[in-house]
Amino acid sequence: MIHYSDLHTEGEPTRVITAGFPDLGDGSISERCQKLQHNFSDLCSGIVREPRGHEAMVAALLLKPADPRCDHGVIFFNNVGPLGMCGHGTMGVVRALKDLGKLKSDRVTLETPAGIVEATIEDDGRIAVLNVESYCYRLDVEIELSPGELVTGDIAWGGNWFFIADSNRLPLNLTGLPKLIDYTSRIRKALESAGITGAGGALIDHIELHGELERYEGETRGARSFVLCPGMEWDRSPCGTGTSATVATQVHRGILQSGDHWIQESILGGYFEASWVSGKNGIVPKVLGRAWPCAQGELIFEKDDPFRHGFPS
Ligand code: PYC
Repeated sequence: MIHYSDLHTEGEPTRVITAGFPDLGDGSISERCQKLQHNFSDLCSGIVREPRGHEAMVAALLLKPADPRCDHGVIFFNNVGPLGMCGHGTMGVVRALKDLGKLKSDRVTLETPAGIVEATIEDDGRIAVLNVESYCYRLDVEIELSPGELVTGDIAWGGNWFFIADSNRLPLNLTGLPKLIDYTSRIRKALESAGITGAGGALIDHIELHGELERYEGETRGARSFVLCPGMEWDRSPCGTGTSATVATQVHRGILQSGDHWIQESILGGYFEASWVSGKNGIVPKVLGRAWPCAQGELIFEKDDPFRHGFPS
């Protein structure tokens, strides 16, 4: 039996695994992440995929940290495998830890495969995630989706790899969803076909589109956004690692200055607020958002259940 707490962050689900997952040993979080991927991918699929989960579910496995500076270790995984980091998931984890009485204070340090992340619970209940250092890798990369159909975007790291482009006037709302999924899936495939990657040949597995903010007006800088995630599902939240990657490119372009804030809004209207400080090679983003508990329980996997490993949605 796997014990879990389900939460959502601006509509995007996180399933925090609190007990029952097989022991992954005492290696670094990255080594344990590899073990999880190689030895327990069926169990991971069963946890996040239908019929126990659904396509947008991101699980967060709580672990003992290897790094003594950290309070908890965490490995995030979705319907196709582990994620380096997850911003909305971190907000869910922090809220779950608080509700379970596992926080020593309102500040917590988490060890993730992408690096150390600090989070605080603010007085208004929002969770501030001080993400891993984020940076812009390439600006204005042109790709061809079909003969003569060109898209230009930026490649950036925010804990995951992102290609960030304009929404091309597609409506950034639920009605526009089929077209948004089709367009971003084609971008993802074109990047792969053209061999365009992140640093060190890393797969760019998140595609982000930007349009005009709807909720905020006037001086606020920001974007309404859509993010296609690695399993071709879409992020219901404004995507914390995507917001981090965006802020890194905006700073790189000189659009965001020290002290500026950035609002990133999802197609559901939920939003994250980000600020930043300079890092060694990029920026350290701080992303603020809200997470709410939904359920707690145990997942049951009977041996004769033909769908105990889930199925792709
Ligand atoms: O919030 O960073 C995020 C995220 C990544 C994938 C889904 N959400």
